[in-house]
Amino acid sequence: MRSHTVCIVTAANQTGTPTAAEANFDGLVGMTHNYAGLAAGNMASQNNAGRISNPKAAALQGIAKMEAVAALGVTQCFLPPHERPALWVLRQYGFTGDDERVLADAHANKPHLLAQCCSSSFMWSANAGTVAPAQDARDQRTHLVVANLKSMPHRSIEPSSTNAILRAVFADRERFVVHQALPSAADMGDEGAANHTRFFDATNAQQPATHFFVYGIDTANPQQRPKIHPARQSLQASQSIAKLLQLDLAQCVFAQQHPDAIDQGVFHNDVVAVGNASTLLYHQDAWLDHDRVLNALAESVGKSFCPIAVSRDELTIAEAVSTYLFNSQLVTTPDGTMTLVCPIEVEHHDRARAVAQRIQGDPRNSISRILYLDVRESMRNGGGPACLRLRVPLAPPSGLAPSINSLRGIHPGCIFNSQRATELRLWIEQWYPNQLTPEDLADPMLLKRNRDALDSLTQQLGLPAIYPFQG
Ligand code: SUG
Repeated sequence: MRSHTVCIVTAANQTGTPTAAEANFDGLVGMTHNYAGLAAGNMASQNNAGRISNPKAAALQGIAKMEAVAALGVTQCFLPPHERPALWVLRQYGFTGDDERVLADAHANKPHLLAQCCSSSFMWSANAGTVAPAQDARDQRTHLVVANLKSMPHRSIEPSSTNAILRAVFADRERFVVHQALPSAADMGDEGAANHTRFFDATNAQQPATHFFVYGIDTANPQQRPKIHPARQSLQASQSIAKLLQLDLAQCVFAQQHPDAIDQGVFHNDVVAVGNASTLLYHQDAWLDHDRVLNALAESVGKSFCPIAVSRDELTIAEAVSTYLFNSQLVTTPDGTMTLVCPIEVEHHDRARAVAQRIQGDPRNSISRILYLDVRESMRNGGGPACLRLRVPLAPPSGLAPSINSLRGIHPGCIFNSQRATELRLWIEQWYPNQLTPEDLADPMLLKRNRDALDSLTQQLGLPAIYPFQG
């Protein structure tokens, strides 16, 4: 296998001018954050099922993470939480009466369904949708395709709310197009940006970007499939997404996850790979047909392509799954180098930490810094730093520098800064519980509190009505 490829630290890196602005949209943790063991094939979700959660700590960890990433010089934004419990879903299942009655009946007769309707899984905004910036799209607008998340019942509740939220946040129709989720047909499983990476050459604006789509199953050719756990993303869905994003298909590379990796807990590609600009950090056993994938990427990304392989001898897939080394955010900082923002679990694991240090110390790549973050409440449900954010590359309106002006058209209430951090902390302190058990989910006061909290948040942020209860 190819490993430790020499990567030239580029002129643009040395001058410290990132040539593409990117905003990271973190999902705010919801106040019903809990451990219901809902995600088959996600080891952390399964192993922590039934544990008492701490929604307040989870949400505050999310704010601290945004602060830490913003302090690196990265543009940070956020998406508001969804309404939970999703009463409208319980009603679709035939529960009737007032809200209290619906909750009590669901709790008594379908507690698993109630847990699904209470999940805060929307906080993993890397699954909210797939994004391509204006410069890559035929119509020169930024496209966002909401993910249907049809593989997991608790996540299939998300798209309608995600759609409403993205439309409110990216309301400028001249710059942004928000596409509804793909139909929930059997062959259309889509989990959003967790299975998509955009590569570009930061030193050469003429070189077109490459879009890397990773899928778990080709439904037209399903022999290669996991035996134990579900393959959540299909090739057919990824191909439809590429079309909706208005991409040049010659610039798209499609790769299949290794079925054995899925069976060991790699339910999304971002559990075994992370990319940024022309750097790709990945595990040797991530994909089927590994050499073809690497060659296709090398050819498409061009001479700046910098693959950093981690072999199974350095870290097994099981260790990658338990530490989430690859679920780090890889971000370009204003000095032109990159920082790997890892979960603290990597620091606490000797072999994973050694890999991170080996990469940081290697002058042949641009990664100069490792930052460890505590997002433990999220990690216990299988969501690391990379899961918690949706990357939105921002094309500067022509003639303007790619900085503040590239945020034009994004709802100002959702742009993160230190004042917003203070306000969000106060809001969380006021509304969020310190602990939540499965019994608490049926409490009508939790529903009322959640609605009051979301009402107060949308007012604070100046957002239009985005929630079913506000409709
Ligand atoms: O879909 N966990 C999420 C974690 C999503 C992680 N996202 C990325 N890899 N980008 C999932 O498996 C667990 C919920 C529970 O068990 O209560 C959950 O939905």
